[in-house]
Amino acid sequence: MLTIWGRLNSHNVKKVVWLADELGLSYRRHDVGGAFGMDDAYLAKNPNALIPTIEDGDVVLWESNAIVRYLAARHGGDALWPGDPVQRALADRWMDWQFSYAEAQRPAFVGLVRQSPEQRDADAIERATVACGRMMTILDAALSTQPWLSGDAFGLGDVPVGVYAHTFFALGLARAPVAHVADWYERLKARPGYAANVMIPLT
Ligand SMILES: N[C@@H](CCC(=O)N[C@@H](CS)C(=O)NCC(=O)O)C(=O)O
Repeated sequence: MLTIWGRLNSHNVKKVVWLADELGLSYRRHDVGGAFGMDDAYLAKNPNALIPTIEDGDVVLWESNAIVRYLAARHGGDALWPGDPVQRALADRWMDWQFSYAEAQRPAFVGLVRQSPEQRDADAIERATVACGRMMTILDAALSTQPWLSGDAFGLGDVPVGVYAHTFFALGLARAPVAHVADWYERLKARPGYAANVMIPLT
């Protein structure tokens, strides 16, 4: 059975748990990180002292996007991560783009979710909101020409950005309409694995 370590309020853990549900995998998840801490046994598996980490048989793996790619390739065949190099690359780029987006969004997330009103840096939240809005117009343009970030069908390209899109909408960071992103988000919300694991209260 697959084991996943990481608290579920982490964006990077959500990706893995959601994908495991998309693939219909049985798994056990253990809360690690943040207030749950990390013991020596965990740090021996992941010396970065970060979450998530998985163990699948004799495979121990960290780095959320690498885990997502591994699970899809090992347990999903070509369905979510096509073998065709062009199709794969066009989806993959959104997985890497997500790390830039996460950097842009972090000050707004930390300020609005993890800090008290007294601790908040309003300028940093404002700059982050503007930066997120700019990046979301890029996503919106892409989703105006294809239904999914992965192309014609849902796939891995939709997973990392999909997790952050929930935070974007839940925090009310959308100042200008991004209709195609909003439509894609509605379709993500209809996926049971997304509803169960990604759309949880932000903490
Ligand atoms: N590039 C890494 C980043 C992992 C990461 O930064 N994880 C955060 C949570 S989202 C973490 O471990 N924070 C420390 C903690 O939770 O104790 C990945 O994608 O797995």
